[in-house]
Amino acid sequence: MNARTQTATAAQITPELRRWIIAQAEAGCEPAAVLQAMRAAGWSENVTTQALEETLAEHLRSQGVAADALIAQASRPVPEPDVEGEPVWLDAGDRRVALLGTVALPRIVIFGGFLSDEECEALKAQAAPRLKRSLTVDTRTGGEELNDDRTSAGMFFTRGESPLVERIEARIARLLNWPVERGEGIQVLRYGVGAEYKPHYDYFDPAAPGTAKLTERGGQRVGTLVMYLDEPLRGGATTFPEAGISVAPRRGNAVFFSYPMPHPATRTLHGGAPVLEGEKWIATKWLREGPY
Ligand code: PD2
Ligand code: ZN
Repeated sequence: MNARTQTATAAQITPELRRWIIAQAEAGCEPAAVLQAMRAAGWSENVTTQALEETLAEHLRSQGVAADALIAQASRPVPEPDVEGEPVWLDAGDRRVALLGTVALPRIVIFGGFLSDEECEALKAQAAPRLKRSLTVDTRTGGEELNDDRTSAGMFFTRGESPLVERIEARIARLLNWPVERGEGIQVLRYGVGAEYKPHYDYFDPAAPGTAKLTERGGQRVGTLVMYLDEPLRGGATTFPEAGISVAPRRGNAVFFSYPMPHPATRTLHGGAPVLEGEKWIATKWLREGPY
């Protein structure tokens, strides 16, 4: 699991640092600016996040401000579809996509008909010859490793690799209001019976030694779009176990979630439940905070 394996020690978050953070807040400094100032002063992302969370959240809470509001303020911009006015259909440029559901925290948006059946089949056909047993990112080293938590086969397209990939990427960019350049290449995964992806976070653990390397290009991941290319007969839902949410892997549909901080407070722990019957295929697009 990609939960934080290390936490900032009490010694790093000194009383002096706490007093400074509170003084900034009392001087009317926005949490995002405090965060930026701490990062500029050389504090690690891990210490910054934790110090802000503990100190400022406690301070603001004592003044009746919700911690969630703090997290929202102290966070990065994220991709987000324009769902204002509760439209049933969204304009994704070359296609209209159904807005099937939204959740506030974790931020989740479920789309219907994001891909046509023909697009699903064509993407599977392009990916199939290149599928290999999936690896997961090893945040200790910044490399990749075989992992029992992820028993699927996968491959990556490069961005814009084929006209089909390019069209889908343009659709994602338009729907989520996030530039194509801030996206990784699409990954395709095939899960057979029994295959699953155990619950994890998609952002890189700020406390892990390999994260600096993984975020050198593009910065942190801030959002994920899982597109279902083929549906199993049973099982294979995308689950958010802490939130008690389960999204059915219906072909052509997609689930989007975002995480403005690389932190469990985003409640974005999620997994791919075991496939019980049939085969599940997905395409995942991870979105970065900067150009990738
Ligand atoms: O297959 C899924 O539903 C799933 C679950 C969790 C995919 C991912 N994570 C992912 O691609 O990150
Ligand atoms: Zn994931």
